[in-house]
Amino acid sequence: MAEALMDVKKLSNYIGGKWVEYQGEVTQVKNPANGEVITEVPLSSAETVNEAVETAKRAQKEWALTPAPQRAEVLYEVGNLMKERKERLSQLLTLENGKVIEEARGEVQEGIDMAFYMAGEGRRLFGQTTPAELNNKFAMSVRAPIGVVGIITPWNFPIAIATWKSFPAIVAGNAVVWKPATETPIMAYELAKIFEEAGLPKGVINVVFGSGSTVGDAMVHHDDLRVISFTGSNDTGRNIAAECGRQLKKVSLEMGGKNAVIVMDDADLDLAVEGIIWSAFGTSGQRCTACSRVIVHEDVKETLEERLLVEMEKLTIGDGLDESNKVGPIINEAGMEKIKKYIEIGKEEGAKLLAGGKELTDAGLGNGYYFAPTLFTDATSDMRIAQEEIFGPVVSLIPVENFEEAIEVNNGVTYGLSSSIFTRDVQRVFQAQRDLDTGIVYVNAGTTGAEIHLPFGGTKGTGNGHRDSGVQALDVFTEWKAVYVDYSGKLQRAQIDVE
Ligand code: UN1
Repeated sequence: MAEALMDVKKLSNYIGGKWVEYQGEVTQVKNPANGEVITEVPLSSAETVNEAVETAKRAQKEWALTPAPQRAEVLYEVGNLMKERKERLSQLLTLENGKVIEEARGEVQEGIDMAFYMAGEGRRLFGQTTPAELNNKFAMSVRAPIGVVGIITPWNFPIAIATWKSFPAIVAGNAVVWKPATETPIMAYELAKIFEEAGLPKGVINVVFGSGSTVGDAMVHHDDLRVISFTGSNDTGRNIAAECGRQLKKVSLEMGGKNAVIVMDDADLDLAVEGIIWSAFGTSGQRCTACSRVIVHEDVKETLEERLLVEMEKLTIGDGLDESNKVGPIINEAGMEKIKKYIEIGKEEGAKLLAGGKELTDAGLGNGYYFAPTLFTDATSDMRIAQEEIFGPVVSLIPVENFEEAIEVNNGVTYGLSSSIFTRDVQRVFQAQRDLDTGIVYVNAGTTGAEIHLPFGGTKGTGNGHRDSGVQALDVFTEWKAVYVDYSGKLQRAQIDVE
């Protein structure tokens, strides 16, 4: 299967419109479902980053002068090619990331949606015209490209997140240097081929494969990369922000969540169970938006537990390419070790383990990394399992007495990405959407499922105030420029020559 889908034994960097073979160190890309080697990926040097930035700088000058509607034509073509190749891309995505094929198709669709949405921006990129305070003077604000921008993307949504960042950057007239995660380089390889075929001028996008410590670090330190857009771990994000702060470099961060579903006493419990199962165990919990806490009203706690256990039993776990599986593998050994560590922490802290809590090593799953969907109950908000991001199929129930306490518990974490409430009470719905301190709020749905034309990101430790996707992503990749045209033929002094 792996060979049929993946035709290249070793990936090359894509720099200046050329596939440049890397002569140095490589690492293996493994299928998380069975441990088989799919291909190899370069661990490029800092020098490779310098080459990519140089070529991007040259390409960007011309790209910035190409009218935005023409830039957008390339994105329409990118969208068309992605659409044509949707099934192949989805299978490759499952192969390298492990997520089940239905979810892979959803992720590729997210990228397609982003292509057409951002292509539409080629005919908008709206600024504002506004009256000037003096006669015979015209005032407007326009979006200007920033230059060469760096994007660093994670393995859990290797194509969708790349499109959230690269498409707005490109339509706005920037050139891009992109470091994809080494676990999932195939989506980057496929997307670069698509850009090439769609006619994106050489050098406007450049892919440099490699580690965060070398390639990522070189990007963050490069004077000519004026933006870093990063999705990944909290520690890395904070280091990037600190370094970019010193350089006055714009930085956009998305660094995870500790997302909760609140289940009130008047909730439709069947619906709540479905929402929890999907958002906690889909993608094996490896989403920034995954539900990892359930804040439940004490009156419905027992019923909810029982129903969750029934539905968890039904989850079929295995290779994501098998359509019958609902939960795929964990990305790699490090991911697995982290999850196991948190199971021990949860037990020590005194949470009650109701289901799962162990690695699945049953025959038939090969050398993949599988973890049983896990439910803790009687957790308290101060426990580490209720505070720290686990990034696995582990959810902790926290009982509360009332709505106010539910909101307090939801907000009592350092993260602020996504939250959800199940209730039939319209007053609580509106109070909740006002008071939940997260960048994304769902009512009567789980914590996942963001759509690309809305801003994606979060409050507090999740980020630094910027957003991916949506029209808001353009703010990351453009400078606002205020333009005044005085056609009075004389010197008119603002704030002074005003009658
Ligand atoms: C992520 O978890 O990193 O809302 C991205 C969602 C998806 C994107 C998730 N549309 O769950």
